[in-house]
Amino acid sequence: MKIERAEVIVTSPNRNFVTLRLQTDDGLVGLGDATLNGRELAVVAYLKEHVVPLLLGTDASRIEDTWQFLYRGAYWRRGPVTMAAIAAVDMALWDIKGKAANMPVYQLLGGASRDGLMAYGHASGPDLPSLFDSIREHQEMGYRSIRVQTGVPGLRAIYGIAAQSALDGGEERYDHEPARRGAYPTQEDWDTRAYLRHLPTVFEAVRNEFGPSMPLLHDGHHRMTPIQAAKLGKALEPYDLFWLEDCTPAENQEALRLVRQHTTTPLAIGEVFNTIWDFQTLITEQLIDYVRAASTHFGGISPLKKVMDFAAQYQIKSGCHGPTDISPVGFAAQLHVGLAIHNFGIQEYMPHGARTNATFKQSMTFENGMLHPGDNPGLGVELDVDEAGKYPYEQAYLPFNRLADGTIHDW
Ligand code: GCO
Ligand code: MG
Repeated sequence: MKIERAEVIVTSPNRNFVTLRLQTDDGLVGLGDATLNGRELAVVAYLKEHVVPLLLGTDASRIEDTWQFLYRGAYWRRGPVTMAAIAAVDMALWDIKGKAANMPVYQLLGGASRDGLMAYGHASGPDLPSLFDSIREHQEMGYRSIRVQTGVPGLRAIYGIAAQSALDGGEERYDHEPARRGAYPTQEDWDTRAYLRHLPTVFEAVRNEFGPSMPLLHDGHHRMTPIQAAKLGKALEPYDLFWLEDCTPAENQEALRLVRQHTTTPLAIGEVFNTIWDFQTLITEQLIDYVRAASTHFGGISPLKKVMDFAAQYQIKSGCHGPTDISPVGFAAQLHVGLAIHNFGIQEYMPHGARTNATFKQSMTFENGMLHPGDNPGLGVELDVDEAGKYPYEQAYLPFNRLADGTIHDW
């Protein structure tokens, strides 16, 4: 079972995706996601120039060995470009192994530990009435757990709020497909003190309207200092959040000690992390409750499974990153891990657009708020190469933000 062909396919059906397609000499095809939102072509070059030539002729059954060769052999370890490239190879090899065994990947990871994966969706609105509408729409779609993002009085446009992005000439669904395409990122506003004053009032209103039981989540997008995050976590305690996400820029893992000492609001971190080392202090000191790593940016299925097994010893659960910039291939990869591990927590799920779903045919299902990867052999995703060819790459960037005095703030 040797790798005979390796192609890097870039397509932009509703937004940009980078997919590695491996084919073996016995005709099996494996897919891997290498999409790095806003920096896609750097990973394309890494794969095409430096990885594909090393793969041709090698044994497709040696997943772990290939991973170690690409990680250790490069000398330069870690980083989002490197780890997205390695992730694509790892996923494609698991896809091939599943097809060779005629089993879905979750069976190879130990089999199902549950019937399905609880998903959370993104509700947002600039004010309470539109936020409530958005929550109801998500409930109608089947979601039982909901992330709540809201406008802040005095701020014109902030990330994560659908209608505010539309004001800025963006699409109505801010993080949904299609992405905001263009040659320069959109500028948004930020004021942490205004946000800290406003957010607890929003959660109070949401609990009053929707009752105590619905799991509610919130994403802080790394914008607070440790003491600000501690203050917010404490202020949100009466509203019983499922989690507060990315409260600080957590490359400083020790900062979470301070946050943790002050609040019992559960914490989730890690969507921008690349390796298990980024979680070392967070896990061993039990400074977080949920690991947010995405298979695509974390080196693939193999390291995602390892970090979750490590986290399990500390009663820490999964909450994998699942926005639309994770392709259907990367999304399927983490569904297989989530179904197999014991310490699954929740899965973020933002549905892809119609053109993306026509380009990537998926066995995955979403019913009554629960996801399942399906039982097709491998990952359960087929790429329609002709369809992909219709949508060439288009430059697109994430927005960025500045404070009122013009200072660039944390993402
Ligand atoms: C999330 C994320 C996304 C990211 C985006 C970056 O929690 O879903 O924070 O909104 O910002 O995926 O590419
Ligand atoms: Mg996030």
